[in-house]
Amino acid sequence: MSLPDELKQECEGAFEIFTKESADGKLGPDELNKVLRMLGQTPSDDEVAEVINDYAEGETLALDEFLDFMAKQLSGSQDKREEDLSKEFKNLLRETFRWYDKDADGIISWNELKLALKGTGEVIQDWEVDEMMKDGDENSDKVLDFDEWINMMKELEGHIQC
Ligand SMILES: [Ca+2]
Ligand SMILES: [Ca+2]
Repeated sequence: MSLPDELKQECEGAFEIFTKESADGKLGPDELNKVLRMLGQTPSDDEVAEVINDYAEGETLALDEFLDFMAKQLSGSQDKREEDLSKEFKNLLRETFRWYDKDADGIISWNELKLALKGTGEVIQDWEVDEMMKDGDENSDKVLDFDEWINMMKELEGHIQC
């Protein structure tokens, strides 16, 4: 089973965020633990080690290994309903939102947006942050709340069922 495109992009984004946060730039047990918790699981160290063991060639997960693992995680059994998938996807978005929202006040400010975009390693100009902010900010209060942010992600990544 492979991931739908939009889900794949989101997983790649999550991978980038978590590897950026890690000291060595790789997805090791600590980061994997966070990913699993984000998906609502409470894995033991042994379980985390088992996943690394099963999916990683070395001690850390490479992007394609991570995607492979996420595909299995999100699909569960073959007949798992699509609703569950979008629920988990929404959780993923929610968690990404938390990464953007550095001061955890429930909104993404211009500075937080810029910081997060810079965190992806891309060179971001102020006007690009302006544009994104303007596109996403539906009620023109100069910040992005969670709904606005979800809508923005939907538009960025095409049609997503949430
Ligand atoms: Ca904030
Ligand atoms: Ca707003």
